Parts: sequence; structure tokens; C-alpha cells
Amino acid sequence: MRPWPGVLQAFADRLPVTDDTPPLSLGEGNTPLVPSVAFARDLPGVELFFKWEGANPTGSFKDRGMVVAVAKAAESGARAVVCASTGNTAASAAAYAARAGLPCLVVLPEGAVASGKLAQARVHGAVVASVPCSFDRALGLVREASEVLGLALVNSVNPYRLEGQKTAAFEILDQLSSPPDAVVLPVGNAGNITAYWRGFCEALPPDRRPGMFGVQAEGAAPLVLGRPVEDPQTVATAIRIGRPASWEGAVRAARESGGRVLAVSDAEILQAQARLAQEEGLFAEPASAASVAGVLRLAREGLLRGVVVAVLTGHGLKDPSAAERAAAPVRVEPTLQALAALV
Ligand code: AN7
Repeated sequence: MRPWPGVLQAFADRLPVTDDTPPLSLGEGNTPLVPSVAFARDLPGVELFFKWEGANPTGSFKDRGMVVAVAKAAESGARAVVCASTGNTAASAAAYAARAGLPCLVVLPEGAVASGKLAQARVHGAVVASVPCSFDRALGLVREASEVLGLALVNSVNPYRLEGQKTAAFEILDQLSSPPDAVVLPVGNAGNITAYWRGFCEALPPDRRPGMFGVQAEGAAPLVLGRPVEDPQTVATAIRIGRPASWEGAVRAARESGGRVLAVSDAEILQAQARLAQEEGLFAEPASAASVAGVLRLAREGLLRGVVVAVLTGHGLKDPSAAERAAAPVRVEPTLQALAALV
């Protein structure tokens, strides 16, 4: 049987792979680029696609970078991997560490991680530490811990993470007949927008690169405010980050590409999430829906045209609270008549 190809296999020539890098894969990457069927009337002059990163093995884009970071950790003989996380990084680190046979320690901000992500970290056998502080402080803590305790840090400050994540840009170029005009994605710690921009810069000459538009939540928008946010708040817990580690990378991506970073409200995020689910058939988590809220906002301001890719970074099943806002099941008698009355 041929090995199931993942990011390390598909992009070996564009990643820091050596003969000693273990062939780690859960079949990550190669995610669908789904054309929008529902938003056309809101978006005159725009052709919208969704890069459906929820289709990755652990349900988020994190798998692209994590497979590289964990493979390189194993290659270097690391005794364990460690990360701080708003949830998806932890889920991905736990899964890839399990597969690589490495112990994994994840540090999560207490009470601020969606239930599905916490379940993933636990079920994959990571040691899960819940700390009563923000993500930003937890990241500071694991940065120190990785140095003092000699653990491989697999947050996106690890350069292998961004190397792996840039492969999403390569895929988008393979999936479209010509480069998109704009790419819109949610921004938390700002690793992903930095990685996409790197990918487009490696693959395209300057005049063909898309505008990069980063979307933050209004209550957690340090890049829009131009200063760190001490107590970030948003329903999109994945991007509840006040001091992005890749701050400079995000600013540079937006500036050099002719894009920008904007903020949307929690109400806009939840409405976009519901529309994605009900009109497109895509169940994305709130942070991912922020990119669609951003597309709608940018279009209203006349800032988008042509082919636009909205990155849906994570699966909605990770955070099932959306179902509680949607219509509840109706209890009916088990009869044909009762069902007929419903449709
Ligand atoms: C679904 O898991 O930071 O700007 O610790 O889970 O690269 O941080 C997650 C971030 C967007 C933001 N969408 O990406 C973590 C974490 C989803 C996310 C982001 C995250 P970055």
C-alpha cells in the first residue's frame, strides 16, 4: 500500500525535509476549495471560495504546520513537545505527538477552550494543564518551560509551523486557474497570515500576489488598535489573543500585499457562522466565520473585487455551542402524520 500522502510528502521539495525526517502523516492538507453558492448577491463583482481547513485530520489548519514541527522534533531527538493553546494547536499537537510516539504537554487558559478541542487533547493522551490566566501569559510560560526543561516548543513561534502552514497558499494556487485577488483569514496569534504570505511570496512574482486581509474580533483586536489588549474577549475563543506572537509578520503581510487587518463584532461572526451552515452547508467554528464576516464587511466598503478566498480555519464540531443557538429538535409522535406536519 502506498503511504497516505500528507504535507511532508506532497511538498517535500519546498519544506525543510531531510533523509532523517520521519515520514509523519495523518493525511493533512489537500483540503477542498469550495465555491460559494449563497453569498453572491451580497458580493457584486466578487467570486468567493472557501478554503475548507476543517477537513484536516484534527479539524483545523494547525495540522499543516504541526506535522512538520513534530516530525522535526522527533528528528532532533526531543523528549517531548509542549505548547500553549486556545485549543486547536493543542488538539493537533496531541494527535501528531501520539502518532510520533512523543509525550505532549499542553497548557490551556482555564475556561476559555471549546469543549471539542479539550476532548481531543485529552483523548490523544496529552498531559493537559489548565492555567488560570490568558493565552498570552500561557504562551510566555511555555516558552520559558521549553528552554528550561528542554522540551520542543510547537507553537507557531517554532519556524517549522509556519513552513508547514504556507502549503495552504500553494494548494490554493494549484486549485485556481490563476492567483486569487484577495485572501481573507482570521488572525489570532498571527502565524497563519504570516505563513500564507510567505507561501505566496515564494510561489508568485510581486505583481501577482493576492491582498492579505486579516480579521480579528473587536474585543481582541490588538493589530487594529496598534497595541496589545490585556483582557481580550470574544465568542471566537480560538482568536481570543491580545499579544500576537507574529505581530510583525501580520503587519508586513497586510502592508506589502495591499491588504489590511480589520475587526468584526461577535454578532457579525455568529451571523456569518449561521449563514455558512444554513446556506453553504459548511459548519465552521466561530473564529473561522470571522473571515466570512470580514469578507462581507470589506465588500460593503468596496475593498474587494475578483476572486476572493476566505479561509475557514476550523471545524464547527469543535465548539458545538452553535447548535444551542440554532433551532431545537421538535418532539413528535413516531407517526408519518406527525412528520408530514413538519415539512
Ligand atoms: C480556528 O490553537 O492560536 O493567527 O492556540 O484555532 O495563526 O493564531 C488558534 C488560532 C484562526 C488564528 N482560526 O490563527 C491555538 C490558536 C482558528 C484557530 C486561528 C486559530 P493564528
